[in-house]
Amino acid sequence: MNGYISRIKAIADSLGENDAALITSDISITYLTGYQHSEGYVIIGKEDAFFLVDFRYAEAVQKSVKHINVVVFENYIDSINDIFKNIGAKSVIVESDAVTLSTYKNLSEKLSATIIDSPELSNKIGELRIVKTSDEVEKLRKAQQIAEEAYLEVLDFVKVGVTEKEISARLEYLMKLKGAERVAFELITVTGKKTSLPHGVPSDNAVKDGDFITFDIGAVYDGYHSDMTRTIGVGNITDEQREIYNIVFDAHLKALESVKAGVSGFDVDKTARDIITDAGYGKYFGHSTGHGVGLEIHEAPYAGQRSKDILKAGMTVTVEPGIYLPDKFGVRIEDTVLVTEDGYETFASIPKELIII
Ligand SMILES: [Mn+2]
Repeated sequence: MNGYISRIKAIADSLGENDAALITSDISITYLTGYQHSEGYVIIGKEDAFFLVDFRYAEAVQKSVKHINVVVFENYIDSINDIFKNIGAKSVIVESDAVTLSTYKNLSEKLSATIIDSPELSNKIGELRIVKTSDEVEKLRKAQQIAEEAYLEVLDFVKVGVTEKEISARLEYLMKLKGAERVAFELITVTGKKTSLPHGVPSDNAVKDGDFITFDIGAVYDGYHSDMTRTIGVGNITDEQREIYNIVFDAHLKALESVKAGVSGFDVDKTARDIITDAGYGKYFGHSTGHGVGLEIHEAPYAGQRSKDILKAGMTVTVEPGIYLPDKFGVRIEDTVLVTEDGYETFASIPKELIII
């Protein structure tokens, strides 16, 4: 619980001249309460904090959330106004990156306090979320472990004739059996020519001899995501396929080796990109090298050509270079890692040498 209290306190301490923060985004609410929620509100005043939920969530939240005052509302506007009155809140900030214009207008009209659109509040929450606590790291590890176990099991099932959709359905089923609350995104299990589509959608295409198969998969455990990509070969793989695989593998390993506190996301991307470009395939690597992973599948920091993020110990980042040859095949290899002072710890334990089934 202490983790949640310190997050709330950090926001209370950053209120400045304002009296309170009204948090409306589901992800921020989960981050501050530990409860995955929709249609709730968190109010953080200088002395006290409140979690407002409706009847549907009341029993579960009252049982599991002990570090914040839980308020069950019938009409959220009335409840928020009551709390504002009780804590004397006249000037209240909201997250500028989470509140839509219509919500902002509605809250401004109906609430007793002056509602202030605050990029600083969004930045503060972002700054807290970007560095993971040990508790969050455990959940990220567990999410990866679930995805890995499902992946290893599904490899026994993958053979010529099995369709992309069957592979993805089985992976999702296995992840849920192993404790995932859901998949982290629509699983990418694509074969043959479709591996040249970085975000291809599984179809009725069946695995054929000579195919590459790309698995880009992840599970969610207690709100936290995992993200891993492996490319494998089926039967008779060409020299060109091996060559491209080895270039991506080299780019992946060198970029991984570059990860440590103090290095920029730009440099991690550049390490991977230079290897792919020097090999003559730069224009076939059309996405960024990586992103953070946490309560969201894509979050800060970013490792790309426009990134200004500097890695710090406790951040997560993926390293996922790829080469995609249109109408032929593609290769991507991805691990998610935890940045440490002098390097990184990888969440994944699945080998990355090319395997042929
Ligand atoms: Mn990714």
